[in-house]
Amino acid sequence: MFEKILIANRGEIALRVICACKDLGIPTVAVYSEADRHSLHVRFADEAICIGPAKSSLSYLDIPSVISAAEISNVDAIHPGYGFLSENANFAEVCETSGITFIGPPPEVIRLMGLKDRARAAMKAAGVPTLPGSEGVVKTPEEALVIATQIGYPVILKATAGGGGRGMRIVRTPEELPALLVSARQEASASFDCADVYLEKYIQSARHIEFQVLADRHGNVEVLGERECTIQRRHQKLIEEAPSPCVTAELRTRIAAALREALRACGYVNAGTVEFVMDENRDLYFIEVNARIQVEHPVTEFITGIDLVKSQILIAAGAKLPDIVELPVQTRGHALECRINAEDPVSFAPSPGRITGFNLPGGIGVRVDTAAYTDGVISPYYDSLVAKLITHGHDRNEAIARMKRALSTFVVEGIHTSIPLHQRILSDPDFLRGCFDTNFVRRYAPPK
Ligand code: MV4
Repeated sequence: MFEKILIANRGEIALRVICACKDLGIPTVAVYSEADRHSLHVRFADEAICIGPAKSSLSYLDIPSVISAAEISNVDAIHPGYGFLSENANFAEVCETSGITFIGPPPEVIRLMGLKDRARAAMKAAGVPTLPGSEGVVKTPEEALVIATQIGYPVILKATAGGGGRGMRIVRTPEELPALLVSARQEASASFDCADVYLEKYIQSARHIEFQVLADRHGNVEVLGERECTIQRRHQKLIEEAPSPCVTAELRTRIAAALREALRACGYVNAGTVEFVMDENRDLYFIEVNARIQVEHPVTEFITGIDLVKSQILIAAGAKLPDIVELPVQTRGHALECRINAEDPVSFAPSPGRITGFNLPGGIGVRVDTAAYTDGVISPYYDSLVAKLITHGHDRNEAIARMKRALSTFVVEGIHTSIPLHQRILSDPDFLRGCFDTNFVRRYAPPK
């Protein structure tokens, strides 16, 4: 087992990893920027090292600074959390060449999953359902028009190196395709330093459903069910739940079987998430693989009883899945997560600032993952997540009732938050019926 772990992250996920390390009896090293001197991850880690100024590119994203901190503190492993360096294959490689275990997939697997057209081809070859689309990258409008005619409009252009919706363009007619191809390539180039895009059939009224996997270094892969992540706004998820209200046991079993084979074939190791879109026929189609722990992992932890972060650490240390999780994986009840963001209730713009009053909810079936505290500051330099409020119940209705109860006793003063928005969504008849698509949140906030 590791003797000391460095956490290359901040905020609630850095605390989450520290908690897993404490449960395993492993000492921790926090790294922090000058803006995070008073953050809880600094306080609760065994050691802490300042790695640079507030700007992420000069601290949390700066590979030499993070590796230096790891060498100075003599750690044998690094947990990257989510975001920042978590899906940076070069960073994973530098860790390994420095003799430090990267708690994540092997560099070549991160690289494969980061190239969305290649990941798509690999999944398709292994029998995972994918949407009709281009085989690899499309370069010219002529080429794109031929493929789009074959698969039928609407189609979607996606950046090969993409993520978070950047470099994506929905194309509804052949006339608008050439210009949208140019602008998708420009945005992809500016955002990811790679102009490559590929083409897929576009699902208009989609649900966003993702499967949680765990894979060890010995070829064992387990699928821990799915999460419903359809309630989102501008590619920022607001509410996630597990299981999805519209995935049947038969569909879940079928997708899980395909994923086990596909991820084994790819040499996948560690926790991972496989994203799908669901169409009106309730069929699922592969979209992409996220080769990291995700923000919404606690809903899966609630229904499976499995500590995903602890599992990541044990897997990185060489453990075999059957020795760390009880098989077959079983789920119990229903879990919901509301992301509480610091944001303006009208414009939804980030609302950073000092928290002057704070009360955390609790009670049966409630979990809060947060690094916020009274007098703490939500910095404009980083994402605006204040807390994740997660509830569990015997069924969806009980999880919702507990979420409403928890929201009603969650007090955050001094900044605006998305708590009122969550309260409105949790009383929406369509939400309560489990009836929504990715356009759902628009009714609460007509974008611009
Ligand atoms: C799609 C899709 C429909 N059809 N691909 C968005 C982010 C990235 N991870 C994948 N995404 C999507 N890909 C096809 N072929 C729908 C989404 C999507 C979405 C699209 C527009 C606005 C909001 C969305 C929310 C979730 C998923």
